[in-house]
Amino acid sequence: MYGNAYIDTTEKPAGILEGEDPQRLQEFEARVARGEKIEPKDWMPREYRKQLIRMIEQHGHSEIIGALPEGTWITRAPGFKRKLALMAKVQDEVGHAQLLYSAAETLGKTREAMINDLITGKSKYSNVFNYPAYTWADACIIAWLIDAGAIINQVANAKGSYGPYGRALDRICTEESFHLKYGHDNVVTLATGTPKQREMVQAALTRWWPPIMHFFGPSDKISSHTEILMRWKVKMATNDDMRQQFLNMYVPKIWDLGLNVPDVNLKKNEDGKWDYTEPDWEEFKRVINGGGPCNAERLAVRRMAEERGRWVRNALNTSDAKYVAPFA
Ligand code: BYC
Repeated sequence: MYGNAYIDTTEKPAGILEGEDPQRLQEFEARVARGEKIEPKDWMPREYRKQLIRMIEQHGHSEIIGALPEGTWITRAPGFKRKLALMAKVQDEVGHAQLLYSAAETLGKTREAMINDLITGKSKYSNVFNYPAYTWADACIIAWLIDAGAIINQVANAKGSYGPYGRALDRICTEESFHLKYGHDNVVTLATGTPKQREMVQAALTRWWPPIMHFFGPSDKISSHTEILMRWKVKMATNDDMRQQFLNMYVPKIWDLGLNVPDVNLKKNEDGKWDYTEPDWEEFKRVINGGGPCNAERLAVRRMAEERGRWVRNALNTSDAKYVAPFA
C-alpha cells in the first residue's frame, strides 16, 4: 500500500473534494499545472486516486478482454506468418494488462481485487470487446482501427500527470504502433483482393463503425468524468477531441481503400471539424453495463481462466510444492 488507504472506486462522496486539506490540494494542483509527475508516494486528493484506479483498472481489463475476440482467430488466421503475427499481438495485449494492473496497484488496489471486480461485473471494460469477430476481416478491422483509436487516446494520456500510468502508456504505445501497421497491412490485403475479400472487409467495417465511434467515450456534453480528469491532467484530450482526431486521421485512409464509412452525415467542415451522426448513446450504455452481445461470454471466459489458473497462483504463493494441476 502506498500513501492514502485504498479507496473503494464505487464510493460516491457528496462533494468530491470534501474533507481535503486546502493547502495540500493547492500545492498538488500547482504541481500538476507545472507539468510535474505525481508519483505513488506523493500526496494526492482522494478523488484523484479514485479516478486513476477506475480508469487504469478499466484500461487493464480492456486489454485482457480485448485479447479474446482476436485470440479466437489465431488458429484460423490465413497463413503461418499471419498466425505468428496475431499470436504476438495477442500476447502483447495481455502484457499491456500486466503493466496497467501494476500501475493501478501503486495506488493501493490489489490485482486480486481488480480481477474480482472484473469477473463479478462490477468494473467496466471497453465497449468494443462486447461484439463478436465473425470473420477474419473483423479481426483485421480491430487490429487496424481499434488499435488506431487506442493509440490516439494513449499518446495523449501518456503525457498525463500520474508517473506510473504515463510510463506504462509509453511502452504500450510503442507496441501498439506495430499492431496498427499489422492491422493496416491486413486490411489493405483484403481491400485490394478478390471481390469476396472486399465484400468481407466492407461488411466488417460496417459492423464495427458504431462501436468504434463509441470507443472514445460519450460526447463531451454527457461525459461525467472529463472535467475533473482534464483539470488534473489525467485525460489530456476530451472524448470528442479524440473522436475528431481519429476521423481526421483515418477516414481519408479508409476512403483511399475504396471502402464506405456507414454514416451518410460524415463530412469535413470548412473549419476542419468532422460532422457525423450522433452515436447511439443508449446502445453504448446498454453495452457497457453488461447488455452487449458478448458481455456474458467474455466474463464467463475470464471466470474460467481465473478458476483454472488458481492452482498455479497457489503453487507460486507457497514454499512447499504440494499443489499439483487438478488435471495432471
Ligand atoms: N467503454 O465520463 P466518461 C485496446 C464509461 S484496449 C466502456 O467520458 P472517462 C485493445 C466510463 O468508464 C484500450 N465504458 O469517462 C486491446 C464511465 O463509466 P463509470 C482501451 C466506457 O473515463 C486489445 C462512463 O462511461 N482504452 O485498445 O472520462 C486488443 C462515462 O464516461 C467507455 C482505454 O481504456 C468505453 N469506450 O473517459 C486491441 C483508455 N467510454 O466508470 C485493442 C483509458 C466511457 O463512471 N480510458 N465509458 O461507471 C480512457 O481514456 C477513458 O476512460 C475514456 C472514457 C476516454 C475511455
